[in-house]
Amino acid sequence: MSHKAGFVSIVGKPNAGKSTLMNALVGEKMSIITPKAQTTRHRIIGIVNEEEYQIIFSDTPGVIKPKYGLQESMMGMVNESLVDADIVLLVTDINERFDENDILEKIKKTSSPIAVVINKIDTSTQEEVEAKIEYWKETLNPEVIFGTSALHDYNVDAVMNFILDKLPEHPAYYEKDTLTDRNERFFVSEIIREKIFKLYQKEIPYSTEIIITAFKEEENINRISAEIIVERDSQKNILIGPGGQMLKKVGTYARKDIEEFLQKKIFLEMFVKVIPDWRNRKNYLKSFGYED
Ligand code: GDP
Ligand code: K
Ligand code: MG
Repeated sequence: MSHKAGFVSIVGKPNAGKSTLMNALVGEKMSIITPKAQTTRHRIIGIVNEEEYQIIFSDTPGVIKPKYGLQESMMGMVNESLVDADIVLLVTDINERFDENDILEKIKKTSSPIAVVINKIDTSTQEEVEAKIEYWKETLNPEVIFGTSALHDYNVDAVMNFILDKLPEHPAYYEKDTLTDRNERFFVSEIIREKIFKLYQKEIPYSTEIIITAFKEEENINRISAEIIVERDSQKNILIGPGGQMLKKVGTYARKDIEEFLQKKIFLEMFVKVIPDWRNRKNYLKSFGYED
C-alpha cells in the first residue's frame, strides 16, 4: 500500500495565526506537539500520524541558530524552513501589511507547492478578502490561496485537503506508534540538542548527537540518561567546560524544558562520549536514525 509523508513548513509574521492554524489542522489527530523541540532540519511543532500518511508540521528553525541573532530575523527563518519543505504554507493576517521584500523572493524560489493562507477573515469583509486574494495573486501567484479563520476552524479542512493532495509518496520519517516513550525520548533529545545549539559556538552543535540511553518512568519522577556524542576529545572538553560548568548549564536549561514538556519532575544525567568520525561511520548513523 502506498504511503505519504512529508514536512509542511508554516511561515509568516508573528501573530499571523500560525500556531492556531496548526492546532486546527492537527486537531484531535495530534500525536504530539511541542513549541520547544528542534531538529537539525526543522523545528517540529506537530506530527499527524495516520495509517496512510504522516504529516510533520514545522516552522522557523532559524531561531535556534545564533547567527540569525534576533528572532525577528524573518528572512533567515524563512530561508531555513524552506530548505527542504515539501509544502509551504504562508500564513498572513488579513489585517497585516505585507510589504514587498526578500521573504517573498525566497518563497518564490522554492520548488515546493505553496499555499497562501489569508487568516482571520472573521475580522474583515468579503470585499477585503477578495482584495487580498487579488494582492496575493499578483505578488506571489501561489498554487492556491485560502481564506481562513483558524480560530473558528473555518476553511481549515480545505487547507488540510491541499496538504494531503501535495504530500509526497514517502515512508514515515518518525515512529508511528502513538504517544509512547519513544516519542517522548525523541523530543527530550531534541530539547537537549536545542540547549547545545544555544550555548555553544557553531562547530560544537554540528558535531554532536544525542542518544537517550535510559528513560525510566517512576511515579513522581522520570529518570533520564543521555549520551552526548562528539567526534574529538577537544570537543568533549569544550562541551564539559571548566569544572563541568558548561555541561551543567545544558543540564539545568534542558531539565527545565523537559519538565515543562513532560509535566513531570525529571532527573537528568548526561555523559559526553567521543566517537571519532561518527558522521562517516555508517553503523552509527544507522543507530542514530539517519538512514533506514
Ligand atoms: P503565530 O504567532 O503566528 O503563531 O500566531 P498565533 O497562532 O499565536 O495567534 C496570534 C493571535 O491571533 C492569537 O491571539 C490568536 O487567538 C489570534 N488568531 C489566530 N487566528 C485567528 C483567527 O482566525 N481570527 C481571529 N480573530 N484571531 C485569530
Ligand atoms: K504568537
Ligand atoms: Mg506561534
